[in-house]
Amino acid sequence: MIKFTIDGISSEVPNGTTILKAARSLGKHIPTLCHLKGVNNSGSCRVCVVEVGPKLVSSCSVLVEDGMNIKTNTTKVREARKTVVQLILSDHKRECTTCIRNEGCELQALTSSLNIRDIEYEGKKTKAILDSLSPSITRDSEKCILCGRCVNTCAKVQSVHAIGFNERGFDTIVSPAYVKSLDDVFCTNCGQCIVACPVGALYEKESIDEVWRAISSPEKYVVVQTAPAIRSALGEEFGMAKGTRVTGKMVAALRRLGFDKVFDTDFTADLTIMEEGTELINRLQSGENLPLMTSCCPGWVKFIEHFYPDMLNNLSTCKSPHQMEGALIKSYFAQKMSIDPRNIINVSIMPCVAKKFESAREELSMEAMQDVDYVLTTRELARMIKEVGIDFVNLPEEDFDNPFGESTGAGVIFGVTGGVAEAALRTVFEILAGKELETVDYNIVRGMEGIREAQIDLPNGLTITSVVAHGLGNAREVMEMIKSGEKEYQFIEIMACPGGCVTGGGQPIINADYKMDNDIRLQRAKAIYDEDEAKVLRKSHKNPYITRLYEEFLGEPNSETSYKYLHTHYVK
Ligand code: HC1
Ligand code: SF4
Ligand code: SF4
Repeated sequence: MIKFTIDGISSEVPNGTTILKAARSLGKHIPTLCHLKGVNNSGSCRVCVVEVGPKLVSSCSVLVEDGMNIKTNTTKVREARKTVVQLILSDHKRECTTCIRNEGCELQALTSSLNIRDIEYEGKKTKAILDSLSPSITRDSEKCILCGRCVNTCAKVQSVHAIGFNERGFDTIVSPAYVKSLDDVFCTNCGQCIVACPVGALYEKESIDEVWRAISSPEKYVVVQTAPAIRSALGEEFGMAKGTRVTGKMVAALRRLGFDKVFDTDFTADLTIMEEGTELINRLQSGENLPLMTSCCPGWVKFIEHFYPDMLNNLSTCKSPHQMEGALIKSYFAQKMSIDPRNIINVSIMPCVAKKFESAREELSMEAMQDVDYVLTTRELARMIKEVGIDFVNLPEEDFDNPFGESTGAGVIFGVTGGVAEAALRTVFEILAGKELETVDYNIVRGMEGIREAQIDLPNGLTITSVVAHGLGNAREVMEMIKSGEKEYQFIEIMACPGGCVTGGGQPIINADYKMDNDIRLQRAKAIYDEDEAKVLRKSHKNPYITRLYEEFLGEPNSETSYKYLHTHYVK
């Protein structure tokens, strides 16, 4: 243990503890800006300075040493922090009232907590570049504070390296190489850079106006569906505790916004299990295109297209659940309701910005109609609810509409890493056993380890080796192990975002300070697993509306009709 003194209090910490961490353990809250736990601890912004002897040091990057005398609250410290923030503000497009991150911006909060009332230094400004060519992400150089949180997230967590520090000196800018557009580089659109950004320099491409226009257009029939992960996080935008499950209130809010039908993407998550489970059984029997890789995450699909194109045939041919639902709404549902599918507008509420890119893909359209017309993130939905003044917290709980409103617990757990694999196991086991099985929870694929392998003995005597990975850095590791022949798997689930969709690029943004002491992935995952447990039906093939859909429209899993509407193929 290391003995030290902080503001006159003696204490001790294990070797290797930063001053920042040591201070927090004693209830001293040192402000930070560029620091992001596990991602960025360069100490470059110097907001977290403290006095050690005659020097000011960055507390997030300097380790406590034996006998250290640390002072966190001196005039020198307070003045230094103020100067740092004033300098940042002097080259910042200060338009808080109209900024997308107003009230959620870490720089704004810091300015307020440091009691900064004026900015003494005004000088040269960063070159203004508004890159809005990407279908998912907008980048505004005038808001960027060069903290590097996004750069390190993209490089270290996602292993994509789509953005970096470019140009030199004062002209330094965070952008893709050669200051290209995000749309012109190997960006996967995962949006993890957005949730890492402390300010409004990176944000989702909004579609709120287009959706309002559709809702107010009398000839349009506007259908909305919500992804599994939305219910675990939407409440946060209205001050509810992190990880509060708000399924019923979310449905009620969507009805009050004016959507004609409120459907659940979880329904087609169940359908995906029927289609992908059948595909898995077929591939295991034929031995072709193994390992089977999940295809529901568009960030992962784009990653494999860019970095491992020769493995595209290993992807499941299933469209992602919300795309399946979009295709069914414009076919099966339109026929049932006698509506011209050209008058239907499909809106998906997703925890994801890559879904914006996905919904515009040519492979996901039929007869010149996109399966899904607009994707809104959880954050955009919250903005719409606030815009019309709905009292979200006090809304009653309402149920989804049918025929796409009923789902099993297996559909819900898609929202968290390991969920697709577990849902598949629940169904594949029973199909192969030919009888009902008591096992529902397959804990072997759960958890937050980046790469989780499992050997699973199936009832027909076969053993499958599966692996679950989340975060594209982990995905790359898995792919390299396969390429080198070090590992052989039959089934692979990959989600681009660390934690899975619960912490997708479109979810409510959690500030770095909260992340220091809490794992938001676990908090939201708990909401998902609680909903699964509360369901009477927890296996996809038990969903009565799925059975009915096969009877009335699709025939059987992997039928010709299924292929027409629910499957696709990505080629590069
Ligand atoms: Fe996901 Fe999916 S789980 S991809 O993470 O397969 O976005 O929530 O909707 O489509 O179901 C996202 C979440 C979501 C699809 C499903
Ligand atoms: Fe990198 Fe993902 Fe951001 Fe693209 S969206 S720049 S891949 S973190
Ligand atoms: Fe989108 Fe989920 Fe994939 Fe993240 S993990 S890119 S939120 S689908």
